[in-house]
Amino acid sequence: MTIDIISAVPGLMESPLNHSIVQRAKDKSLVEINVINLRDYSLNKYGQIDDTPYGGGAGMVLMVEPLYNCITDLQKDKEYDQIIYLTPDGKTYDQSTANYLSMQSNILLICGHYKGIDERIREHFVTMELSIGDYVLSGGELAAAIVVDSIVRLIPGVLNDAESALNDSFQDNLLAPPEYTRPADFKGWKVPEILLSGHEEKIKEWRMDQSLKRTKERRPDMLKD
Ligand code: 6GU
Repeated sequence: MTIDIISAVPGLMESPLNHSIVQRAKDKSLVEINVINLRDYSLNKYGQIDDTPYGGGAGMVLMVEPLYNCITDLQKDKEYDQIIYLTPDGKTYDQSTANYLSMQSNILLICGHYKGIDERIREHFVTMELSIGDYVLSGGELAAAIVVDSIVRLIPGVLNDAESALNDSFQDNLLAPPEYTRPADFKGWKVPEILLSGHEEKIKEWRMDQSLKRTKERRPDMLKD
């Protein structure tokens, strides 16, 4: 899978994509991630990529031409299954969208910054618009890092058996159960007896009960459908 990301502030995304599971997936060539600096497509020697909005108002808008040149340049090499714009007015991102995106071959993420991007790019290129929640970020970069992390961990071969995504919260529409590790007794704070019993079936049942209980208490909305 290839994930290309267009950004005006690429440095904002570097660290999360260069560690841990995402880094390992890149090392194993299970994913290729390219961050493209929109400034490489600026219109003049001043590196201009944004301008004030027509009609007035505060903030800057990423201009249509640098984005057009950048996207069409990338499209010379590959066809994208989805061109995704990260924006607070997009559809709220969730695990089922992550599952769907992890099955694509080539995706392009566009990060807005400041007030966003010229609407004509959304009309003519963007096929999906995603938000990561009802709050405002300074730009799409942190949201892109979150989307990429959640997709990459689902690509077959990225996680080993021990890390399997099947037990993650949301993967079966339930929150994950509590987890414990050694020691079994820390200052009198004890690990539930059942987890030390070695009784696989009973442990599975306990975990399912805990998942259900947690979901009922914390996220009853998830049990509605
Ligand atoms: Cl995707 N972008 C921005 N700028 N703010 C957000 C967001 C995205 N999702 C939630 N807030």
